[in-house]
Amino acid sequence: MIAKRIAIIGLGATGLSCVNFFRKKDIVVTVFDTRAVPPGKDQLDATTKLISGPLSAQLLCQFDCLVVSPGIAIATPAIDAAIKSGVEVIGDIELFARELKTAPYQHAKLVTITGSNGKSTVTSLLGEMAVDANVNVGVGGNIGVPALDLLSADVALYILELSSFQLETTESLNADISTILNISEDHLDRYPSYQAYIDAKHKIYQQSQSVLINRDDPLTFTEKQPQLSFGFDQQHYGLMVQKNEHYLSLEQQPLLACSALKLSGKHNWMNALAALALGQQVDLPMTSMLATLQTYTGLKHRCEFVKEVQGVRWINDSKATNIGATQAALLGLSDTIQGKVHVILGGDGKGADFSELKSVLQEIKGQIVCFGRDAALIAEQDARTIIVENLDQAISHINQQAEAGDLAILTPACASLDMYKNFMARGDHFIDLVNALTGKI
Ligand code: UMA
Ligand code: ADP
Repeated sequence: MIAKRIAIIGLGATGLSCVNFFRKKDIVVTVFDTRAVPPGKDQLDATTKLISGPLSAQLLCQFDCLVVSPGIAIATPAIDAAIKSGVEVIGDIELFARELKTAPYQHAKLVTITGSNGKSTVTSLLGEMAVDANVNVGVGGNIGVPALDLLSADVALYILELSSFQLETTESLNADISTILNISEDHLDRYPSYQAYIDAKHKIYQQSQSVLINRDDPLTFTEKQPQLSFGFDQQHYGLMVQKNEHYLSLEQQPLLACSALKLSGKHNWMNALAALALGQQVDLPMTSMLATLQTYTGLKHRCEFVKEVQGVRWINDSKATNIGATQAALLGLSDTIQGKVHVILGGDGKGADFSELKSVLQEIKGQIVCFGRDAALIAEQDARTIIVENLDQAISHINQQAEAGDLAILTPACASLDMYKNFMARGDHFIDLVNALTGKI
């Protein structure tokens, strides 16, 4: 049921998708955005009212429903005041959930994916598996395409990546299966405690008919049944060793040699298992799923091989925006490295405790170069660290020191927003700088 007076809070990709959703239903909405020139302003039709600047509690309390974008905390005082005065506060995913229960969408299947790391990889991999099986699939959510923009009578399967921010404002999804891939500290600048972040992630299970947990991460565990699981041991979706080779397996039966995967790193073995388990639950054929695993090369900016320069392999892992992702990348790639590892870290740590990085850095034979806002905090963790002003200096320094057989990786453990528009811009800058290298100068 859609309330009468509706305000859309935020006019980024999400806000614009909400405006378009209501426009198709001939429902007039008012848009609020704290920025003077919000990104979606040019695409707004003349009849939609936009109010820019600080949010006013008095104004927001005049609406029946606020649809809040994920980039804005619902703890923002004006939104909090509206909640306390009885205004309904939801997000775009809740709108999607309600719409999916109505004709002509109600027969489509739904998979929902969250976790601190690996969400986009598993979401896009599962999407590719569905395409391979000729299933008409809609892939979106936090991965980039707002969920409401996916809605179409032709779509048979929706695959949504969901952030903790999106889950906070969502109550009535009815997914066929949902998963929390893993949980490690992130977004602590937005949550009052780590537990509050964990609780937001767990909202995904309440809104799902079955769940997939990670056997190696107790923070993903739930009482909810029926339950599928993945992990490094041999149970259910797992790993087994035959003749010194690791295999993805199901119920102790080998499915595919890990060496046949195009994705690199052991963390991606887990992502592959998760995608297989999710796909099984929505009836994707195993043959399609295994074929996809042998061709899928992964998304840009995730442990992406850029170039080899005089025997040094350069890797762009700009999407490693928290400590857990950096740990996984360094541990996951460790088997592939013969020489030293040169690690570039830094940016906006979002309130994280960098001492968590200490043990993985200690295992590294090589050097650590830091830049960005929290460089000094990271440097406290390892005496070998040098601090530079920017990515240009980091790359130039490593280029001078590295030798054939070494690996150089940007895996920042931080968001990019202190110096870049987003992690893509940071990764693209890294790629440009690396492509310009011709060797030691
Ligand atoms: N903002 C303001 N004032 C406003 C509204 C927004 O300053 O009135 C700022 C926010 O603080 C934020 C930025 O604008 O820094 C974007 O916020 P938004 O909610 O308008 O973002 P959208 O463009 O709608 O994009 C959002 C997701 N962004 C966030 O959650 C911050 C996108 O995830 C997602 O792809 C998109 O919806 C479609 O679903 C991006 C992201 O960074 C990739 N997600 C975080 C992450 O993965 O760590 C959670
Ligand atoms: P997300 O969408 O959750 O940010 P991505 O699939 O984009 O996740 O991967 C982001 C980074 O997280 C990768 O570059 C890699 O460093 C790390 N990563 C990927 N998969 C996993 C995993 N299963 N466990 C831990 N870290 C991972």
